[in-house]
Amino acid sequence: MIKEQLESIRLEALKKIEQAADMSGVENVRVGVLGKKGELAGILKQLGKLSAEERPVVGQIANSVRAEIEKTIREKAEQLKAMEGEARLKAETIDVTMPGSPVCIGHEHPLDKVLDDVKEIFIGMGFDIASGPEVELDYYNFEALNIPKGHPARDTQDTFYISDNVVLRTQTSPVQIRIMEKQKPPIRAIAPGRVYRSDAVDATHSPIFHQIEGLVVDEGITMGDLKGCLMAFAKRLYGEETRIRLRPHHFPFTEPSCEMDVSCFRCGGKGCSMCKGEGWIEILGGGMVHPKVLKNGGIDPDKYSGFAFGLGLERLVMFKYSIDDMRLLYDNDVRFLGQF
Ligand code: 2U9
Repeated sequence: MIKEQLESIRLEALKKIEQAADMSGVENVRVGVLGKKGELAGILKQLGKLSAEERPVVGQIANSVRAEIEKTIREKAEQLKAMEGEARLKAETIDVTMPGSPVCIGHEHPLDKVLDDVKEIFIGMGFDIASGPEVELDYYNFEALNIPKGHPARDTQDTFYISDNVVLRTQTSPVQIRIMEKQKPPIRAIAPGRVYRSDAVDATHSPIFHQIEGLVVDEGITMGDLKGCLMAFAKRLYGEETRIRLRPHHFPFTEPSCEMDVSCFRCGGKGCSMCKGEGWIEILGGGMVHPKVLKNGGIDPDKYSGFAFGLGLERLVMFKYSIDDMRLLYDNDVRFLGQF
């Protein structure tokens, strides 16, 4: 009778171990059959009922059943461990030939790109980069620049007034005046920055736009220095074969004044849609700093002279990238900005 029980325990246990899907199933058999309160222990308790000659025989069988179940458990555990390892390997396998997931990086705004190019060029020529208030006294924005009260440039249709003598600056020239007040010559500085004009928004006008102005003051500065500096700037911005031409002009803060064209960087000067068949594109204005303006900056015009220039950043950008509507620069439409 006990022998039959041992045999059915053996068969049952081996079957359960075989069918176990994971270690918990195997553990259940180990505890359930081999444990202190397991089926085998239960059988061994009955050994006392057996005759003296039967007891060792049955004990021997019970031990071999235990040994066989323990061996099977060890083998199953090995097998499960190997399978688990296989499964992990499979799950964690990386196919290095798969394309990487696209990383969306930001784009530098075209205004910043060109501004950085221009700053690099002037830094390379020994200029400082200056900045100043955007809400400015009308003294620094007009009077000190030889634009007296009553001058048309002061009209409210061009200028945003905060109060009678406080405006939103219409150019970055006030920064240059403040530099002259603080710094004795030699001065070499560009003042990039936001400026404001009371203009209606359209394809070529915006109430907010960006200017970069330059100022050089030292002893013996001439118009030739202005031309040389601007020629170097144009060649570095548009390429060595670029040519420039200066046309006479008038500004209240410079005398003599000029406007500067560069040979069209698309057709090289032959004439195309970009330069409207002219072969030339106007990019900036400049001239010799008016003596009154030097004096307003506390600089003796009999001892020192200087040149200045100013350019519109949007204009450079729109030409460089053939952008025909200035509003695209401010709409923050990523479909537009993502192209740069
Ligand atoms: C000081 C003295 C003189 C700055 C200058 C221009 C000529 C000029 C325009 C270019 C396009 C403004 O953005 S724009 O519309 N500027 O043509 N700017 S001379 O002259 C100065 C500046 C500061 C103390």
